[in-house]
Parts: sequence; structure tokens; C-alpha cells
Amino acid sequence: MDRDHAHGLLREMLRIRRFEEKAAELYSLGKIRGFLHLYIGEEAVAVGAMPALGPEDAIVSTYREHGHALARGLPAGALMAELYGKASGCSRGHGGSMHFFDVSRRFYGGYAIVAGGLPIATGLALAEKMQGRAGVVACFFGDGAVDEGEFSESLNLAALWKLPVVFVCENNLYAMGTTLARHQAQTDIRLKAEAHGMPAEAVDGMDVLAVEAALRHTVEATRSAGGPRFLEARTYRFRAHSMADPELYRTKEEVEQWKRRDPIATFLTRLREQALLTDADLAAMAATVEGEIEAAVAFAEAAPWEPAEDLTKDVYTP
Ligand SMILES: Cc1ncc(C[n+]2csc(CCOP(=O)(O)OP(=O)(O)O)c2C)c(N)n1
Ligand SMILES: [Mg+2]
Repeated sequence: MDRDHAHGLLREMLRIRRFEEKAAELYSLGKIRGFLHLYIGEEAVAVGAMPALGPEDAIVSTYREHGHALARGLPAGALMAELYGKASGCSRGHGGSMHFFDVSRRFYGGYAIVAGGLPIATGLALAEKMQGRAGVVACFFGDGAVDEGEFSESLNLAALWKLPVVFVCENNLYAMGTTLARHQAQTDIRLKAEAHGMPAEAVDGMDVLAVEAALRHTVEATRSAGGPRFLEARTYRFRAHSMADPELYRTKEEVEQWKRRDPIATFLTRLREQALLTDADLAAMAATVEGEIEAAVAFAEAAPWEPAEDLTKDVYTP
């Protein structure tokens, strides 16, 4: 394992964790309002995935997209300002937590609609193919999206037209409070992808290196051989579905059990065991991350509100 690369992966996971812990704190202070879905516990998926994707590739995510956006390189300040609803936010404060967007980094959302990103990703992949470009689209979505018609429609067309898209299902076992077995007769999601005519595999979504290896070979296979691929990342969210969820559908013991597989803590242990990380390295990294998050909050605090006359600017109907 390359030391610098490993440090980079750890730093990215720490950035996401601290960004979201701070967002939760700011939510309870009333600085951030509306919906807020935290990715805490799932960081290894976004962080493992991004090194496999270049600037020519595109990303589509869900409403639980803070981690993907940070790992893709959207500035933390622009994301925090978006959570505040400020005009300096990445979506000019119009979108909030669920609608991070940055076309310059080919980050095409952030979607509030479950499975809504799949047809968008499929369309982006169709554009890549029609325009003769080599980009691959990585589409992230949850286990709940498997229920939707858009899931079948998108997978079918992507396979039929051999489009360069990698579908990454972040299976965290729950769609709000509903487990897969309560809404699907077939709980092996890979079989659903294979039934649509594409290769599918599963990966331990709590292991950042395993995710990176899986994404690298999946993205490369898609780029060179053409046609979509499917990856199921098995993961778990440590926090509630959103800020308003009493979590009556799972036990504290289950959550504690998964926390023992915390992607950050387990990676830390691994790096220490292999003498790739010292306490001083970690302290320095934590201080850098803390500084970045503090600066992001300061940026959001100081950022302007959109002028009242702009409120109806992007509204289509009177
Ligand atoms: C089409 C649609 N139906 C219902 C909802 C309400 N809803 C919001 S999140 C969610 C659960 C989705 O779970 P999953 O896809 O597993 O993603 P996770 O929240 O676990 O990341 C539902 C049903 C919605 N946003 N869109
Ligand atoms: Mg889920």
C-alpha cells in the first residue's frame, strides 16, 4: 500500500465525517434547515470510488450526497453555504442539502427523488457514447431505489445500448425504516442487474481499499469493453435516516455491532499495524481537516443571502 495514497483516503473520510458532524451541530442550532441526510458510516464508498474516476467522468448521486461531493473535490465552503441556503452555495442556495451540483466538476446532483438519478446517469452515458467521448458515468443510489420503475428502465436501456455507466448501489440495509426483505422478494440485488444483462458484483462497502479496487476494475471494464456494470456496496449508516427519525426500526445493538466496523477506525488500525501512520501524522491530518471545516463554516456564515427579488428567478410558472 502506498503511504501517501493511503493517507489521502483517510483524510478524505475524515473530511466527510467532520463536515457532517458539524452540519448536524449546525442543524440543531437552527443554522441549517429543511432535510439533512447524513452519510456517516458510509464514507468508504464515496472515498474508495473517486480515485477510479477522472475529470472526464461524471457522477450522479442521491440526497445523501455530501460525501460524494466532498470526495469529488467540490469545495467544503460552497457546500456548507449551500446547506445554509446562501447565495455562495454550489447551487446558489436554491437546493440545500439534497441538491449539491457542480457542472465544472461533472457532479450532476444531488436528487431528492429516490432512483431519480438513474435515468439522468443513463442519459449522460448515452451522450458520452453519441459524442464519441471516453467518459464513464458513476451513478450512486440506495437499496430503496431498486423498487422503482426507473431502476429497471435505466438498467435495461443502459445494457441494450451498451452505455458507459457504472451503477453503484449503496446497500445500507434500510430504505428509511424498511429493510430490503420487506419490499423485495429477491434480496440479492446483483441478480436483478444480471437479469437486465450486465455483470454485477458485491463489495464490502466498509473497506475503502476493497471499494477502490472494485471501482477501478469496474470503471476500466466499462471504459474499455463498453456496456454498463453493476456494483453493490454493502454498507451501513450510523445515524438516523434524516434529522427527524426516531429509529424505531432497528436496535441499538445492531448499530453498535456495525460501528465496530467503522470504515475510518478499521482503516486507521490497518495503517498503524503496517506502520504507515504515526500519531503525529494523524494529529496533523485531524488539525488540517478541522481547519478546513472551520473555514467552511466561516465562509457560509459570511456569505450573502440571495436578494429577495431573485426568489422567483428560476420558477417556471407564475
Ligand atoms: C420516488 C420517491 N419515493 C419516496 C420518497 C421518500 N423517501 C425519501 S428517502 C427514502 C428511502 C430511500 O432509501 P434508499 O434508497 O435505500 O437510500 P438511503 O436513504 O438508505 O441512502 C424514501 C422512500 C422519495 N424521496 N422519492
Ligand atoms: Mg438504503
